[in-house]
Amino acid sequence: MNIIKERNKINRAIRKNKIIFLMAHKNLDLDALGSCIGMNQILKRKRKKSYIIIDDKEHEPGVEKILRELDGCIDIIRSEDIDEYKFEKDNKNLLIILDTNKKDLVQSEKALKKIENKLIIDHHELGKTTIKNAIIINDKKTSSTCEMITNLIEHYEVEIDSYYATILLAGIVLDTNNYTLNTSAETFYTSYYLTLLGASAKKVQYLLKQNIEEYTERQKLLSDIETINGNIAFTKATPNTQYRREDLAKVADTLLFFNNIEASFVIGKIGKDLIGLSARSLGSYDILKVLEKLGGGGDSVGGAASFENTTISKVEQELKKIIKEIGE
Ligand SMILES: [Mn+2]
Repeated sequence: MNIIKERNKINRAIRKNKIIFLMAHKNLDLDALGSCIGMNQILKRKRKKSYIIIDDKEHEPGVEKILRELDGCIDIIRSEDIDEYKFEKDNKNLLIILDTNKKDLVQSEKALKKIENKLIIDHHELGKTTIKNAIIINDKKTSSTCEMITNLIEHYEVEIDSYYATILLAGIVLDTNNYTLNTSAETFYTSYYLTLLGASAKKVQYLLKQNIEEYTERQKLLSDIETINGNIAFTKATPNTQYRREDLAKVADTLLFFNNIEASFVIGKIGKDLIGLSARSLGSYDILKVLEKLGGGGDSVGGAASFENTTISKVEQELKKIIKEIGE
């Protein structure tokens, strides 16, 4: 439980500031929202005023359900309204960034400029675009930010309602792909602890329920998988279906489950004139090297790139050329 070792940094940052803003990455998922909501509960217990910044206009179904069910229970604001909520005397506002450490991935880059004191709590690798001038609590070995926040909840002995425990458990289930990725004994212990607080596995399934059409579209991508150099799985979509970025990422995750596969690349249309590429690695194949050559980014286990005004097959050719250049 690495985060507990860093508790003094967290305590100090919380104590020193009057108003606390919480913000996760764009395209909120259950780990991002769950960790904001969990941290919000800790701050409530510490009698600190806190707001969650959400600028996303659309949400995935699980996030949508939670925001609807918690309507009125948590204070959500848009980044353009930060000034209204800030503590008037400067330097007493803290921004806690959860489930990302990259400035280009946060809900609002403006928030990074508007709020001077920053604390990052995240489980993703640090990289070139990691936010500067922030206290960083980063634990790559932890399954999810929800696992980190739950460790804090246990440490501070915060009593949370069973519904909040369920949300945190859903974040863990999502990020571990049902306990098949990045899962340690600590992850099981944390899930057990959430269950003691009343988290419901049945309700987690309800939050993770998928849309049948989206599932079917993803399955289509799995019907024509190629392998490159024996250890890279590749698939591409037909140009007539538009996917969400998360769908391409989910397919890339799935491709890692096959024998001998170390890395995966998935290409599909993600906007009117926009092609997306999603990549995943078990860690030994350097996908970041490939992604950076294509103008994308990420870390050693996951990343993406996008391309305007081109075609799926052109992106495919470019990708394969780079893979060949880099070699095995
Ligand atoms: Mn996460």
